[in-house]
Amino acid sequence: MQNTGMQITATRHTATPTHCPYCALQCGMNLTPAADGTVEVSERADFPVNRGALCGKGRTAPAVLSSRVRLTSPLVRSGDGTLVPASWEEALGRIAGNLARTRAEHGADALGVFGGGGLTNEKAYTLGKFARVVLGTSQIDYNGRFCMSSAAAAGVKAFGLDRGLPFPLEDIPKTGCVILVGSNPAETMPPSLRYFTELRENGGTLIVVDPRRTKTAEQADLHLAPRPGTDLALALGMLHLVVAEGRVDERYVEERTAGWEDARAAAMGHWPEYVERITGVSVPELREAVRLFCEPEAAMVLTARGPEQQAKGTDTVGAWINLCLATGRAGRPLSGYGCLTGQGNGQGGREHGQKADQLPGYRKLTDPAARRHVAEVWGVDPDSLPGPGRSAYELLDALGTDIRSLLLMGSNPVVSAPRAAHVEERLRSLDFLAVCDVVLSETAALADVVLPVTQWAEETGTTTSLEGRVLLRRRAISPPDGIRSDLEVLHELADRLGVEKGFPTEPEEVFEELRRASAGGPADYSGIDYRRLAEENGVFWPCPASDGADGTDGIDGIDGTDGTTGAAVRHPGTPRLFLDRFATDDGRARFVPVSHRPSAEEPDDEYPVLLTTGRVVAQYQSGAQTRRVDELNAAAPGPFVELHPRLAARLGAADGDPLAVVSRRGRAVAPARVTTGIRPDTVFMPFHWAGEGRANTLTNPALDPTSRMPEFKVCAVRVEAVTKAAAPADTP
Ligand SMILES: Nc1nc2c(c(=O)[nH]1)N[C@H]1C(S)=C(S)[C@@H](COP(=O)(O)OP(=O)(O)OC[C@H]3O[C@@H](n4cnc5c(=O)[nH]c(N)nc54)[C@H](O)[C@@H]3O)O[C@H]1N2
Ligand SMILES: Nc1nc2c(c(=O)[nH]1)N[C@H]1C(S)=C(S)[C@@H](COP(=O)(O)OP(=O)(O)OC[C@H]3O[C@@H](n4cnc5c(=O)[nH]c(N)nc54)[C@H](O)[C@@H]3O)O[C@H]1N2
Ligand code: SF4
Ligand SMILES: [Mo]
Repeated sequence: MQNTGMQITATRHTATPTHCPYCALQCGMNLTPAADGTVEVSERADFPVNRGALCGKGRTAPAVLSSRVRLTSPLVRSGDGTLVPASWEEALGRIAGNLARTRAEHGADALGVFGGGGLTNEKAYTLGKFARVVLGTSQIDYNGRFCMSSAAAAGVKAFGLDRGLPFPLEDIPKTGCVILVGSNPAETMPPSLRYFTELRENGGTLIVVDPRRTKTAEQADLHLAPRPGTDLALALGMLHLVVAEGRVDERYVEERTAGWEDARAAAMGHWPEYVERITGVSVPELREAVRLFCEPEAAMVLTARGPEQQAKGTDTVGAWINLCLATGRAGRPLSGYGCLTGQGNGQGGREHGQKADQLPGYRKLTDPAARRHVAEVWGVDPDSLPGPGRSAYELLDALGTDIRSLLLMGSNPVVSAPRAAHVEERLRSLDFLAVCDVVLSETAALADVVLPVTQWAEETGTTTSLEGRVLLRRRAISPPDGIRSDLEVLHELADRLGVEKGFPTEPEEVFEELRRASAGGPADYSGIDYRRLAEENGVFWPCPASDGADGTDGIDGIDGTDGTTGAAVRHPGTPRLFLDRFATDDGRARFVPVSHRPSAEEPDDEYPVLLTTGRVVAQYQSGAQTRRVDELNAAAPGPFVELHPRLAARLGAADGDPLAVVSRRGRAVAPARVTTGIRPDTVFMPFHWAGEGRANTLTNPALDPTSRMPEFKVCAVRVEAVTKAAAPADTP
């Protein structure tokens, strides 16, 4: 139980069932306000995904509700350059005034909006609507671009639809083999590990593909440790062997797919020996992986950020999907390809319009029918909706030049964006920056106006978990005085910018509109409402309001509240996708013809080592929230550079010695963590910290041509031992 030592006005003293504020597993938990004004987390056994289990981040999440660590008042930049407390009137007035002035002087596209995959569906939807309807700007994108955009792009290409997992987690223990590619759930989603443990207990096998011997890899039957950035070649090598060993499911390929010949031809150029040279994974290991994957009746491939956060992430995921398609392992029971989405609302946040090219319901901003539908729900002229804008990194890179003012909600790019020193400099060069956050993040600290907003436990809203399961997060406590919700902020700003209607502050009212806006789109939520979510422990989309047989959209009355239609036609939701057909026009999945290509930056004499980045169990993302929790800081106090003893010996460095890691973007310093669990040609840094150990000072913003995902997982660096007294980190 976590006692947070803060003042909270309890709305009631019984347990409120809700969900964790952090990752996409969206573990269920109960929150109970205590008599002393603190709040306690307890086990919520009725939610099937985590069955009561929580990681340390979830267990300690209430600590961030404390006024000791959070923002308690709006802040504005004063004449002497410091941030000082201000009234809401003044803070909101400054934001509205600056946005209006910038628009008048430079046009609507000089206004930028940056959102986050941690925002609820209601907030993400409202933020997208605010950008297009109130500001009239095309320049909106969000941090999900840095997260699962490559997997999303590959999923849409191959299956016609992107939903992270096309099946519930409960299917994992029942399949025959799972290949986890660049995914470390033992640290990033600990309660999910039991699905993989149960898989092995049931006789299935687990293959982990990761350049590091992670806690997850330790559980695997087979661990392949490729050179970072070579997963594309690895998947093609496996496909080559599938063909050579006669393991193609010809009948499935014939009946359910298109494009095999070209994909096959591309794969056949990737001989196992050639793939061994590129990846460092030996031919016998490759063969063993193919055998384990192909022998059972059913199998799955799950990717996460390892193969996705590459400048060729879309093609890489495409190659793993090709492997599934050639072997008949997609759109069949207990088989398929899935992406383990990351942020709390990483799935829903990518469906409802905070993405540069998107309208709610996963509709395309360029599709005239989609524009008409959404414009009608919004009560605006379809022609008034702007077109697609820049992707996240491109938007950040344009700050201070094309984009003069930015409204940021739910992200901390000073720590989490690639080439972060440059991004920080771009943020500083803005005419005006407004940030809504719960804490004074490194990005909020640069703002002209900071607005303190309510948090998960203080507000109701929905998230969509990595399973595609829409969930209800309930308000369990009242927020402190002086704090407003993101929805209230957008309502107030819209009002001040002359749009009085269409920005409700009640989450349920927003959700009702989102239902209508999403109706008929790929991510159709129209059959879902708060009452169902409360009763059913979540509903999987697509969930249309009716089967359309009666010709109505069925939204009113479908939930039975009016006592008419109701349960008889209620859509059950869709836990499993593609079993009958894929979401393409002809129902067939598409192979993509892809070939290996090098990373944007390969090692050379000057920068001979590969840097990859990722996470540790006790910190979350940019650390804005978790670095404010004592227990988590004690467990993971700061950055480090993981490296192999052989590399450490070459540098003359021992465990704990400070190392400088230098790339073409800058220099970072952090202590060495020497381990045999990493390739000798690679170093790893977690990205949760600001300051001299910031991993993103080093990373390469080379973008995937389709998804616009930066290459967080591979860049070339030089590693140097430094004495503690030597030069401080410099971040050009
Ligand atoms: N504790 C914790 N949990 C989290 C988060 C957090 O910040 N902290 N964030 C959440 C979010 S938003 C996300 S997106 C998920 C991310 O979840 P994961 O994808 O599991 O996390 P990462 O650590 O980024 O990357 C996974 C693994 O990829 C490996 N890797 C690096 N380069 C390569 C490569 O080239 N190929 C392959 N195959 N593997 C490679 C790394 O060694 C690492 O072990 O976690 C979610 N959960
Ligand atoms: N090198 C490297 N960099 C990476 C990655 C990597 O693997 N390697 N991974 C990338 C990935 S996958 C991701 S998802 C990004 C994430 O990186 P960020 O986008 O920086 O994510 P967070 O740290 O979660 O930032 C969320 C911010 O919003 C605030 N916040 C939380 N809830 C709310 C809310 O409801 N409203 C508002 N207004 N604010 C809120 C938090 O306090 C925090 O300051 O990092 C990316 N960066
Ligand atoms: S695994 Fe994710 S959702 Fe579950 S408690 Fe930990 S951070 Fe929260
Ligand atoms: Mo993420």
